Amino acid sequence: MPVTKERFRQEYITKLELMYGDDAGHTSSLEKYNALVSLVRDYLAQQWKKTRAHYRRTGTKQVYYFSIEFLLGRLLGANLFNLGLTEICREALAELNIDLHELEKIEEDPGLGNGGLGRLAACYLDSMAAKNLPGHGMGIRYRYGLFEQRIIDGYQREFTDDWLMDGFYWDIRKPAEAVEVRFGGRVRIKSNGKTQYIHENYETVLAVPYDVPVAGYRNGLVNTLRLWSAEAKLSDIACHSDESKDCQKAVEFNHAVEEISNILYPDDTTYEGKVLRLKQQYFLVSAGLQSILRNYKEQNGHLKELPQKIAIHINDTHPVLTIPELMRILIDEEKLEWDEAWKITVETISYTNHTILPEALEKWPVDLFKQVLPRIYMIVEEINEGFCRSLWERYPGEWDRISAMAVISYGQVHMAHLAIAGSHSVNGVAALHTEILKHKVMRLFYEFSPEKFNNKTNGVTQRRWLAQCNPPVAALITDTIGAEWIESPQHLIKLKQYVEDSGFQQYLSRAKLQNKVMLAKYIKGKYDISLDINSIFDAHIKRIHAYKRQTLNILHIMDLYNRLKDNPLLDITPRTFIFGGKAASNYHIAKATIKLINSLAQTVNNDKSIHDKIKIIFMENYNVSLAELIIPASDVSEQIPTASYEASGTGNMKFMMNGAVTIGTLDGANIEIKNAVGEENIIVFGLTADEVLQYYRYGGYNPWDVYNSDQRVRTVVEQLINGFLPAGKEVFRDHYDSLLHQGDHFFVLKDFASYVQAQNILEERFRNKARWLKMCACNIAHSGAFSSDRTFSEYAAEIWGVRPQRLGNGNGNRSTGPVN
Ligand code: 26Q
Repeated sequence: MPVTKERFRQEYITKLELMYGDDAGHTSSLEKYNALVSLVRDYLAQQWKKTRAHYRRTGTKQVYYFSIEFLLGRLLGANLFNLGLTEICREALAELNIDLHELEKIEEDPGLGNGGLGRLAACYLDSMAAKNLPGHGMGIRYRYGLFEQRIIDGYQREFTDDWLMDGFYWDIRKPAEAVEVRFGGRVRIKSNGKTQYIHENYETVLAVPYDVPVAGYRNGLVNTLRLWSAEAKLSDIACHSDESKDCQKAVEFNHAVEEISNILYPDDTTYEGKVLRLKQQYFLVSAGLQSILRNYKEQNGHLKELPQKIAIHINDTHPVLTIPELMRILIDEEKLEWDEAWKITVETISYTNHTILPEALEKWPVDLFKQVLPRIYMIVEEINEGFCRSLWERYPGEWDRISAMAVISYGQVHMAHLAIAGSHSVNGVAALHTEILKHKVMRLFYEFSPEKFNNKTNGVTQRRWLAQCNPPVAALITDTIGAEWIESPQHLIKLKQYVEDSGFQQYLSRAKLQNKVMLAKYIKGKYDISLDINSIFDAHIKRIHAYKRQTLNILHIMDLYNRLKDNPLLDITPRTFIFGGKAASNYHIAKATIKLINSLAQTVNNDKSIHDKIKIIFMENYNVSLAELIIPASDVSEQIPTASYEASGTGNMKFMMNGAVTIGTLDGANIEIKNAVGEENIIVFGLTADEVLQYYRYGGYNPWDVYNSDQRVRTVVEQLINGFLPAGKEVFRDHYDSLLHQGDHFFVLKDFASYVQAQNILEERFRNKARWLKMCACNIAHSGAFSSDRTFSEYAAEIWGVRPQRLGNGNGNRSTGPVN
């Protein structure tokens, strides 16, 4: 029986009353929200069951995406949407005088990620399910998220992100499927014929899985995101006597164990912090692999066939211990020989690199590693020996090369080297990034095994990032070209024929304006700042990092402000500059950048003499939900990293599919966006990656030359420290020094003139309404290439060998109706 509005309403009331033992009229908003989640979960459960049965029956190959982050965003709207129930639910609730949108806002963003890599993992889950691919996520159920950012006196302050406080109704605890993960202790080697490794005196942590359903878009398929939580084993924490001392110890032990899944990216500046991070990584990997293999063994034959049935993908190096852990299980528990185990492992595992920042390439001190994971360390040593041996055979006598490639060298374990040695595929996330990996960062590895390297340009799901977050534009698209684009984004190209159509342009302009009104309302409500909705909404939202160059944006705004002050009659189109992003809590200059943005905002927003021509807003606690509000309302997308640093970027894709025009450097996926939309529909500026890399190699850039030759640069740089900003003279000294005295590592001053010129061109384009709207429309029309549906089909076909499924239950295969 299909879910109709009547049925939905009935089932919802029943659910609400049964859950809370009161009549619906006397329940709170939170209770109403919880009941709705529970009902939606029931609908998902039916399809989940069928999907699992299908996977069991067919024994089809499955892929597991291991990631330390999953930045899911709110799930209620997404699940209703994927079930095809949004309208039915909205109307049914409206009859009960409940506003669906208000309930949606109650949901906390699950704090399970921090940035691009985590959001990518979430987009991929959506696409795998939508494209009928048997693919699942494996992650950690952090008790607390990264941190909640509050801005106090212009500064970032970090508060505990207690996202689970009101409960999380989407996941299902599966205590019966818990596994044990072992840390510390020692390894005894027993040799009677066959060598045996006996791990003793270890500490056991119980890994308890929580399963989150991941629904495909109206196709009856529900995959699983399995999140692991660390708990103490009951038998280990029982008080041994009546003495309270023992109980106290037991409680402390319990806390120590639970710490493993307490928080994402614990501070690793201390030894204890490092230990905790390594424990987290192994915890995820060991628990995940044990559960996969347990399931595999129940259904399949020999482990030799593992690569035919299972693909394991590691999202950056954080889960790279899958390699030695799989070896451990195959050798110590399943009694396979090393060579056979190694072949299985390499064929099963594939790896994506997401960054070339040297500080993000993970390394662990050998001593620490050995102490926390003694058996795993032995296996890594043996992997290293085997790998170095094969290098030696190929490059006899080339010690320097071999030590540069070794998995263990100079007292450290190099996780990226382990990932390349132990997997069959290594990919970058945009064409340029992959080239940089092949020819610079991982050149020696590419020379040794070129066949492993490939590119998979990132993508994002147009279902969340257009269809759900931008209803006015989504409706316009559907009215213009039909609804197929929601399933198959390549259909968006059909908009091409309307980009100059004045009727279409008018609707597009109106739809964008509606979004701008919504954002302006939010900002008025939260910050009491009034925005001009006809101003250019210019957004720079992402993690705060020197390479992402929020500072360049700020210096341009300072220059624009100076020009306005010099000439109050200057005819500029009003601009609203929107910033958002968190700075790592120990990253001082990034935190000072937040203060810089807020200080300039204070000066500019309160200066009556510029007649509201510039407004600057820093949006506190940037997260997925805020992105969903800001992106649809933006006219301009700031993507201005120092070329070569941004592996891909995914915000750039979200903005373009919402009809914003990119101002950007030729870096990461910006280059591919430019190729897709054409030069006339994007504004590029600045040094190219080649130029940047040449300067690093051969020198030749001196920021003082720019300072001395460009009056505008001189003025804005001096304004950082001359009391122009209300924060005082010394607060931005580090910025000043890094720009002038430390060589301007990120080429901010070098790119300044070119950026200002690009901003001027942008403004000129905006003044020509028809031309601008054509640019917006072209960006939407060409955004199909940046859908994660496309990316994932490539991963599935070229790396994992998994195939789209047809659910043989009469319910699925692209049924267009709502859930049955
Ligand atoms: C490593 C070592 C020690 C401590 C932390 C880390 C660490 C933590 C997080 C290293 C990297 C990350 C996250 C990286 C990330 O989000 N990279 C982004 O990935 C996106 C998806 O591929 C790209 O679009 C972005 O360009 C890239 O910056």
